[in-house]
Amino acid sequence: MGHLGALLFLLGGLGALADICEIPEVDSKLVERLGQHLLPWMDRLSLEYLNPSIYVGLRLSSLQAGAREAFYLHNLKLNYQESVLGLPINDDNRNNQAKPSMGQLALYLLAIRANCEFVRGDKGNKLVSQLKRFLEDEKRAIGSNHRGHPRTSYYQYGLGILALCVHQKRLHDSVAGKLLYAVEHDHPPRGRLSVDTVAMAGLAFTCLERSNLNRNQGHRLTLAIRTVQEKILKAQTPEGHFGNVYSTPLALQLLMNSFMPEKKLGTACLKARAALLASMQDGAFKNVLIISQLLPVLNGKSYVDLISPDCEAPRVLLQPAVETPSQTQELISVMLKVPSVLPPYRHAISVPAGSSLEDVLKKAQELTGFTYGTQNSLSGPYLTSVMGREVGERKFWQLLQAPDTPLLEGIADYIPKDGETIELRLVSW
Ligand code: B12
Repeated sequence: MGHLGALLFLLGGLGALADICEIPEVDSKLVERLGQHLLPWMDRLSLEYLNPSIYVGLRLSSLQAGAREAFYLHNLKLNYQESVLGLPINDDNRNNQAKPSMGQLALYLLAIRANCEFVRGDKGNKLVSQLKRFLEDEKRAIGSNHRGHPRTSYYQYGLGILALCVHQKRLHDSVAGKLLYAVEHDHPPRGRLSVDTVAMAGLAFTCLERSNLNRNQGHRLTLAIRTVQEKILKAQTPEGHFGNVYSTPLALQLLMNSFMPEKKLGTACLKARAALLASMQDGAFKNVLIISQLLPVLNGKSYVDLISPDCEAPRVLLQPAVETPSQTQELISVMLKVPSVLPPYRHAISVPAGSSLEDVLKKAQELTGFTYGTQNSLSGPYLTSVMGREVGERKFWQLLQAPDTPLLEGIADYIPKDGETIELRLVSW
């Protein structure tokens, strides 16, 4: 906030009206209820389920999970070090799971910083080198003419730069340059950058600008941050979300670090806060990854605060929620269709009301000839194959409410209504 304050003072002195994005406090009971969703996930300690984003979100929030929190970090360290550096923990725990991706390694480094530690020592240096190598490989994949695309995504590319930045690790200008170019031109070869992606890029740029790590690019960074702010503000929906309800947390993390010389930022943020509040009250936030991106916002924090985190700030101890299982025996019918396979699949599936789309898929697999496969991710189970068709490179199984509305949630979180038709469609991204 120091730089921001100085800048505002300067603008005030020049007679300009600067505008900032503030999120007034939200009812602490609502915030606690969100935090409680994280607790059961903190007891899942295998690499498949460990989620550094949960730890980061909690440390930047107004909540804490007591001893669970330290134990979680301990397990993150053991598992990430083992899987990235190939250090065996012990023979029982040896697993042959895939190594963490660039983005997962970046989130792990953010988690370390959220505990006010810097990566150090031999192991720390190796992790940093690994992340730098990932970024260099991605830079090559994008290519000198910017015609290619990262093997992961620009979102993970941004996360990687941000993680190195909060650890004060310098990156070659050309690495940041690729992300700058993508934001400046908004045209990776296919499709435009999503609000989540530009927000993540903006957080990385803000960190680089504040840390003064890429001095030669200072002016370009400032302009790109401005472009990101404008893009996000333009994406505000009539209800107030930036992009959609689930991109609003990251968008706000970025805007909260912004100032603008005109009076529109503050109003837009207040509108977004009202929209978020309504969505929280409707129970829209179930996914732990999204909750971990939202909690910092509700505490006035963002990932950029990991440059110098405050590990002494008082936080309220979370108590586990008391579960009240719903008793409904009512059955609903959901039409499941997959037109892109031969022969096309189409069946009405009967499930108890309140079932998730994943429950529908399971029932369809049990009772009809439907088959599917998933891969676990930090956002939950990701649908990777349907009726034997695996996703190829840069393709994904899109979830839609027929005829053409993409779902805003994954198979584990989306709760279909009676009579609804769900389509699974293999598309390019
Ligand atoms: C990039 C991205 C995609 C890419 C992923 C491909 C790739 N190689 O990167 C594509 C375009 C394919 C995609 C697809 C979908 N996405 Co998406 N995606 C993202 C984004 C921008 C970044 C994810 C990431 O890299 N995270 C960092 C890495 C380190 O974490 P990770 O867990 O290892 O990453 C993997 C998973 O995130 C997975 N993934 C991507 N999206 C989704 C969505 C769900 C629900 C699940 C379970 C997994 C998943 O792909 C990543 C790469 O392997 C996030 C934004 C955000 N705020 O998180 C949205 C986001 C996670 N996606 C979202 C959604 C809704 C979807 C879809 C369900 C859309 C649809 N209607 O079909 C589909 C998934 C369908 C399925 N098959 O299960 C929402 C989830 C909201 C929520 N309530 O949880 C987000 C938050 C975007 C948004 N604001 O709406 N996505």
